[in-house]
Amino acid sequence: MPRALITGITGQDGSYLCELLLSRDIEVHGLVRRTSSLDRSRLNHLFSDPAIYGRRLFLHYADLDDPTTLRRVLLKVAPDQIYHLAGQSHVGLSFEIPESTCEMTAMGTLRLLEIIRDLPKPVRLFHASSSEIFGQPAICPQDENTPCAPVNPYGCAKAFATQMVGVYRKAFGLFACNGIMFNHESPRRGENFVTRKICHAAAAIKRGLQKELPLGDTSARRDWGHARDYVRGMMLALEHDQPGDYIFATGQLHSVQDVVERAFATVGLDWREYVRLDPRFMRVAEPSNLAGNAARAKQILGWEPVISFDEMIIEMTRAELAALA
Ligand code: G4F
Repeated sequence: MPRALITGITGQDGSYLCELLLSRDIEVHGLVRRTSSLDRSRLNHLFSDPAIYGRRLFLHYADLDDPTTLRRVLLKVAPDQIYHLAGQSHVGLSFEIPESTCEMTAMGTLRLLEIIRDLPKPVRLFHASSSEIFGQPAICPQDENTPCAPVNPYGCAKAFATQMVGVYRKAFGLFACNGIMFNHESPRRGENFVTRKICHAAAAIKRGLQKELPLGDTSARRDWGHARDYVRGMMLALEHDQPGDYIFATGQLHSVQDVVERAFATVGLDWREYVRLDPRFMRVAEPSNLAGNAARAKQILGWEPVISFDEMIIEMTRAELAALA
C-alpha cells in the first residue's frame, strides 16, 4: 500500500485530501502540531472509525519549526508522497504576524526540502502554493510563467517557498511540484475567511442568532473554486510521471458582493438589511485581477474543476443552516 504524509492534515484541504487518498487505498500519515487545542473536528468521523484510525490513518506530532522532530518522523514513516499544506494561511493576519508567517510558510518549506533531500528513499513532494504570489499582475489570467509580485507578507512567504521548490527540483532532481492554488472554499473553510464568514452569517441571521454582517471590501474579486476539486489536482500532480508546477483555478472572477447575494438568497433574506461596511476588515493592500489559467493542469493531468461557484455557496450556506438547526 503506498504511503502519504500530509502536513496540515487537520485543515480544510488536508481533511478532504485525507479522505480522497484513503478512498484510493493509500495509507495516510498526518503531521499535527502539539498545541493545547485538540480541534480536529474535520477528521473526527475518521478518528472514530476503528477500521481506519490506527490501521490506515496515523497522526504524528511535529512542527515545521522543529527540524529534528520533523526529520525523525519522516525517517520513521518513510512516505512515498508528501503533501505540504501546512502554514499560516490568512492573508490579513500576515500583516499582523509577518515574522511567524514567514517562519512557518517560507522557512518551514525550506526545512522540509532540506530533510527530503537527505532521505534514503526518494519521495514525491506536493507544495500548496498560492495565487497570492502574483499580487497585482499585469497579465490576466495568470499561468505558471506569470512573474511573482506579491503585495503582502503571506504572498512573499509563498513566493519564496514556491521558488525554492523549483530550485530543489532543478538542482537536486527532487520530484517536487507546486500547485498554485487560487481561492478554494467549502463547508470546512475556516470561519475567518470571507466565504465561510458570509455563509455562516446568512444562516445565523436566518435562525435569529446574529443581527448583522460586518465586512471589508465587498467589491474585491477572487477566482473561487471548491476545495474538493483542488485536492484532486494535488493527487493527480503526484501521480504523473514527471514533476511540474500547475495552476489550479476556475478562471472565473466573482466579487465578495456576489457571495453575499448568493448566500442571502439561499436563506431567503434581503442582504441590504444586514450587511455593513467595517473598516477593520479592509486590507492594507489588496491583490487584483487574480484569475488563473489552468490549461496546463487540464492538458497534462486531465484536471478540471466540476463544482460551480453557485453550487459551492449554496452547499456552504445549507451546511451552516443545518449546523444551527
Ligand atoms: O477569504 P479571504 O480572507 O481570502 P484571501 O485573502 O483571498 O486568501 C485566501 O486565498 C488565497 C489564494 O488561494 C490563499 F493563498 C490564502 O491562504 C487564503 O486561503 O479574502 C477574500 C477577499 C479579500 O479581498 C478580502 O479583502 O475578501 C475580502 N474581504 C472583505 N471583507 C474579507 C472581508 N475577507 C475576510 N477574511 N473578512 C472580511 O470581513
